[in-house]
Amino acid sequence: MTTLPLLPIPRSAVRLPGSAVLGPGTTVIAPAGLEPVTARLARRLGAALGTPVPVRTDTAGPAAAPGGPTHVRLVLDATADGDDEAYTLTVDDAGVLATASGTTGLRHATTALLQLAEASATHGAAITLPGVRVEDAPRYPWRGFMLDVARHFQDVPTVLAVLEVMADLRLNRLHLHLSDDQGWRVALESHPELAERSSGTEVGGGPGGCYSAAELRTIVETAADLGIVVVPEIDVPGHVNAMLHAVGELNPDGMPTDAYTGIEVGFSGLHADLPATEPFLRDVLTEVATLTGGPWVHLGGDECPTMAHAEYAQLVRVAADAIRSAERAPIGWQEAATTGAVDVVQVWDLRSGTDAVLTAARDGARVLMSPAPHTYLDLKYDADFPLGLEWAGHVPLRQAYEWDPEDVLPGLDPGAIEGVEACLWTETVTCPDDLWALALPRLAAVAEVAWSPRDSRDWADARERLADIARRWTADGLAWTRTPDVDW
Ligand code: TNX
Repeated sequence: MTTLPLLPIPRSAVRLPGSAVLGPGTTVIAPAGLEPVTARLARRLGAALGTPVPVRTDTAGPAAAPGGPTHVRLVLDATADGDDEAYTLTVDDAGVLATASGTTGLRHATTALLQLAEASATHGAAITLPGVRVEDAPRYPWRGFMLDVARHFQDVPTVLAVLEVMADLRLNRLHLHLSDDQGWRVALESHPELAERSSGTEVGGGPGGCYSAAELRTIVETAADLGIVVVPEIDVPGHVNAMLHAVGELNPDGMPTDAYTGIEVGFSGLHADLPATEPFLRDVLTEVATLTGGPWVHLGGDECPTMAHAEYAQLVRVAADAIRSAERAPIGWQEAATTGAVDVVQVWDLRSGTDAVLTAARDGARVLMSPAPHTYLDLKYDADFPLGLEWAGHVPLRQAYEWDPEDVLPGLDPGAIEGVEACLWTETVTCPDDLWALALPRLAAVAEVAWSPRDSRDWADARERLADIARRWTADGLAWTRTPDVDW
């Protein structure tokens, strides 16, 4: 093995003499309070070994008795690197040792260990891990995936499967695009008519769907166990036909609009001068903030070509203010940079509007990088690919990999970059197989851009590691795409 099967590639990985052999008797030994992390590690190692791997709560003692089985020890080390995402992973004749200053770092260490172990596993046999010392920490704090559940609803099992894949790639933000012209996807107590009237539609006329509060909680809690924060998006003041269809008072004539199941953008808008608009925005954004619990709420803010800028800015400010009142930080797509109202600006369209992003960043906004030509996983891989859109061209795997966040906006202070997010819009995604075909392997490519140091990334090397980690997706039955540029 020349290249270790780690993706994203760590800051440093130095081969050590010796090796660790995991097999019958191997135990995960960890301090109390790490349950979701240790349970997942033990379950996956057990599956790879074909024998159960128990978890023992312990804080001291040797990693392995001479001649006895090899153990995997997780250790919290308060003196470790101050970055709570940093970790070290040491494999040698004494066993496997993961250290970090907190749970997040240990979780990352276990996902790296699982990649090493699963790549060399043959079911039912012991696993020999090569001696190595990995020292690692992410480049950016925000490593996200946006899933559009509005154009085509994605059910809870699908979202939970997405979370598992994300965790293995050390991604830590799931941005759910919960509303758009074609559908509304969360049941709210403050406005039950949204789900009642607007959740049963989606692009192409399918059945749609929506999450109950309990289902959303399941998603949020599962994500938290995997170290992932859910960022809900309620897209305003455009992309709002599902709201206008459900709530007549949001329209000047008081009449609900027709449902919409096409894929045009930019035709719907809220009205700042209607008395129902502001209370509606406050109710909805406050309830969504409470339901998801995380520190951020995304207010959308994209593509309002026909709305006067003054009205657009007024509505974005109302939404941002409601989010702040709920003690959350507002995020918006790059158009919202013109309002000065959001804390995080998400860049997507490199064709126009980027000057306002530079200005917002100078005024203190953080910038999240989702440049469409590299991170829009709903764009086709190539002209022949059966799914996907083409408005910003095609996104071959290599193009999702070979770019750098610091090069996206010339003149932007690199220190203003909060991170990177891949986006999967679902106009053409009608089932989980479609989702995986577009998301994988490109999500892995973007994950490495978000995590790994720029000068550690190398396409030739990444091709080998992508092939290694794709075995996991195959084992899980995910319909990922065997792109022509990798020897899978
Ligand atoms: C642009 S990106 C959109 C979405 C579409 C997507 C399709 C953004 C903020 N708006 O409404 O679904 O392109 O690629």
